[in-house]
Amino acid sequence: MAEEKPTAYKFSFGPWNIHSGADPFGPPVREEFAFAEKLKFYKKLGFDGVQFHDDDVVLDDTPHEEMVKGARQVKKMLDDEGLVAEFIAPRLWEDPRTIDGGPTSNDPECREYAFNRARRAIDLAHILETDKIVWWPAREGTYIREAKDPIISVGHIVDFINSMLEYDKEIRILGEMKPNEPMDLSYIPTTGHFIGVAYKTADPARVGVLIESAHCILAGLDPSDEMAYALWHKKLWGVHLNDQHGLKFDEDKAFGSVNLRQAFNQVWVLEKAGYGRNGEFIGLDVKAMRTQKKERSTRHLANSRRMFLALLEVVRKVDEAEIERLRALRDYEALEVYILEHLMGIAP
Ligand code: 3MF
Ligand code: MG
Repeated sequence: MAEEKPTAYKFSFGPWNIHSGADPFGPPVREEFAFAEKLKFYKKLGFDGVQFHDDDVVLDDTPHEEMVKGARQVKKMLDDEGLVAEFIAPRLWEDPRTIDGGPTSNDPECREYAFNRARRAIDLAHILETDKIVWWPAREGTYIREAKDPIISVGHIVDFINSMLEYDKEIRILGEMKPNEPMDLSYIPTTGHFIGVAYKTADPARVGVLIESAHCILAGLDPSDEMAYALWHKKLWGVHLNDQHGLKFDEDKAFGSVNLRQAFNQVWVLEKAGYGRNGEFIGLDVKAMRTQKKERSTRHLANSRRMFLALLEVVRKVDEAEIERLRALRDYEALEVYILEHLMGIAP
């Protein structure tokens, strides 16, 4: 890759990343920006791609014809702002029919609901001209282990993916795995699990992953190694860069804000693999702190992008020959300091 032109990275985030600051323990602390106002921020902050939940485009109970009209309006809004849709993610965790999961619910009617809602998300993807469906299996797990049959559940998950692949011959499915929250334990909790399942679907070439840094950390795994694993399989088609302080709720902190070295390693692995050269986005999934004032509630997005670009500079500056030399010597103490000095900007 070294001789090629450097990747011109494109960035994306979802409208939910600009938010009113409500959390499970307290109400909103700032007024919500309207969707059209949110769109205006993208270019100003250096972003070209918009990530969508299906109901960010049109409400989920909208009749078909109106849905098409509404989605076309959103497409026009994107065009007017010079933006593109990165993906559509069916929100399968709010409707009462998904209370105990969609695809893995014990109730066939609930599973059918999930199938239909996913197909609808594919219709929206067409109108918004993206071929990517992101599936975060939010409630596909259990509160207590005995609630569902864990073996049958894996089959249900394959059926669900197949139903999307069969509905549309172009669409690609990106699993976004997370080990817990809102469930106590999720099925298919990591990228590795999902890639295993991907090969058992009707069209493995159209099944890949979106990896969120925080989700890997919640699974006790290193995000850059998870990305490397998916990159090897040529299945890393999206990322949700962010940060996470240990094993607790999903914090969606600004990228690089907790562990700069771990962030550096993510940028490193993406850059070395040529991620982004096939149009993949550097996607963020970050929350503004609750303490932030409305007019300053997009800083976390600009800051995360800035950290990515700053770390990219470091990645491009480190001397590969020196790294190879230290690897050959197995002088990892020296290699570690070499990286730390670059990260701190004190390399001689
Ligand atoms: C959950 C998430 C979600 C997903 C989004 C798209 C709020 O932990 O990270 O973001 O990324 O729903 O699938
Ligand atoms: Mg996410």
